[in-house]
Amino acid sequence: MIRLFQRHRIRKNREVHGLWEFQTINASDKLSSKRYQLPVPSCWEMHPEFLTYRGKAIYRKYFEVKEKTNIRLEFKGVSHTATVLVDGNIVATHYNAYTPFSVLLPNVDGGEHLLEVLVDNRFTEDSALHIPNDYYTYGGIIRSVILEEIPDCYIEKMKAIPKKVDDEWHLELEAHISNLTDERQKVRMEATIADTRVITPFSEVEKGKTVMIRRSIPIQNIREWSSQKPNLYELELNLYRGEASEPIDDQIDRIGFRTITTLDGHIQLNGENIVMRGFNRHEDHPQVGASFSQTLMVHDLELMKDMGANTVRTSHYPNDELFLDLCDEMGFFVWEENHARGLSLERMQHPKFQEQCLQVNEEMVTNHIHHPSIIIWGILNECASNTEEGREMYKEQIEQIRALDNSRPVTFASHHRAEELCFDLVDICSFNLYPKWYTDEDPKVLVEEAKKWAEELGGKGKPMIMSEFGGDGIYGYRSPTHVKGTEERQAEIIRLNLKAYEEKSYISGMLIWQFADCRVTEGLGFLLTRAGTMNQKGMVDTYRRPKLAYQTVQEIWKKGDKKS
Ligand code: ADA
Repeated sequence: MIRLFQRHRIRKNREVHGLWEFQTINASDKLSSKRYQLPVPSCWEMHPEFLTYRGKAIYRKYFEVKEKTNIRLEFKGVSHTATVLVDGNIVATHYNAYTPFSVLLPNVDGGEHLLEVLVDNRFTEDSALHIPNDYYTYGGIIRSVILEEIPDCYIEKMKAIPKKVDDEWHLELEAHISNLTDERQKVRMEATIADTRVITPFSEVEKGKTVMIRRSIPIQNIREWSSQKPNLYELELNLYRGEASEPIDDQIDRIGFRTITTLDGHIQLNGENIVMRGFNRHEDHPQVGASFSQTLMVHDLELMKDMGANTVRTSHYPNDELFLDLCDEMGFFVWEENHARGLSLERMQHPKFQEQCLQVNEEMVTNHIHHPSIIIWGILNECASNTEEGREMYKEQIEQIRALDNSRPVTFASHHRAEELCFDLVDICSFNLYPKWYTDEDPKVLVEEAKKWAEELGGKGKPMIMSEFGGDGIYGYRSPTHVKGTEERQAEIIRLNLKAYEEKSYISGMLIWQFADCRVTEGLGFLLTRAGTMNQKGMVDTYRRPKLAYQTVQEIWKKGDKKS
């Protein structure tokens, strides 16, 4: 399953799932002689022979088209570098596991064609963001692959931003129409949403060019999207050529009408202050790696709800669109963030760092802009925002995101305390602090200090989120000593932190590190020698079995002690 709704009724499209042929490639670029069958989407680590394989591999699948046509291939996520070949010719390359990319192949002959994807998950010099880290970079085609047949005139992309003007909802619609024919074409669009249907006047598209059509559509009687009532509307865009009465192409997406603002130190949804309570979550599970099924995604969200949460932070990378669809429907708030965890200034000065971040940001925002559940864009978790050089990169990325979408607040999670230099650049000040785990500080005292840092360092009047706190608890390790690593100690740490933050009216969010234990890269150094190569700060273990802290969270968030 790719999405929770049909993306097209007119454009022909299909999943290229099922078993693909798979062969590894060794260091001297030799194909191994053995061929396997691996499912797509999936992570190759789920195959008994590739449990810890880090390297290169090739996936192969034949596809057929009836007659000459234009083909669009879309990859929702290949981990982490992909080279796509059709009939032996390279047609696309892409870096980063967690954002989608596509390629358009005009005039593909009818018949059978070979699709090959060369996948590389090594930590090479070319990779600034995928590095050995406190999570695992899996290998393979980890998200869906889609094949579409595209008409000669087609909708290349659309953007639809709901705006409330004087209590009236409008949809600011922007559609890009491309013309692959040898002649100028006359086109018009039909947009349908709720009870509203709009047909645009004719536009002309030169041969080989793209035209942008813009419309502000007033829409009556809207039921707004909220956490309690996550109302969604299908926006259907049809493309007509000339005077024809039948559309030739379409795109469908879902829209939630809601406003998200920051004012007087709080975050508002539809004008009402909200408090975000929830978890940091890695896309990670021992039986599927990073390649989740719908059932497993829903299970995670249900467990979060069961603990009384309303928020999930996609630490530390953009998530699968299916997961975001589920959050839209289930009324979760999402902090979606770009891909970067704990990169020092030296790492940020990697020649490809900024370019690779800007690409992720672009792909994240443009592809996920319609999800009402996403109420915050986040960037660069715990990177060098305490340095002048780092600040320049934060600034450029924040400006880029705002230029792509100015309808959501932007933040980043900082661990620099009084050394922070970038709070003035963002809308929300977010802190990763681990009182009672990495330090012995009292969370009640520390949160007050954090408030002062925010105020003194450019964040005066801005909302504040405790974006990470917690401690390890090894599933099943219980001991009357309550030493670090026991479930008891973890539950105590969570209780002390939550209680401290629930007491403070200025806290707009508290996000526990983390929802579930996750696999980390094996290596040297503090993070990479974690016992069992796992970060065990989850409220549930990797198999989603609840630890003691699960009940603690439930008691506070579900049964009472929280602020309103
Ligand atoms: C950091 C980081 C997380 C995780 C956590 C921990 O703050 O953002 O990814 O590594 O610490 O468990 O130490």
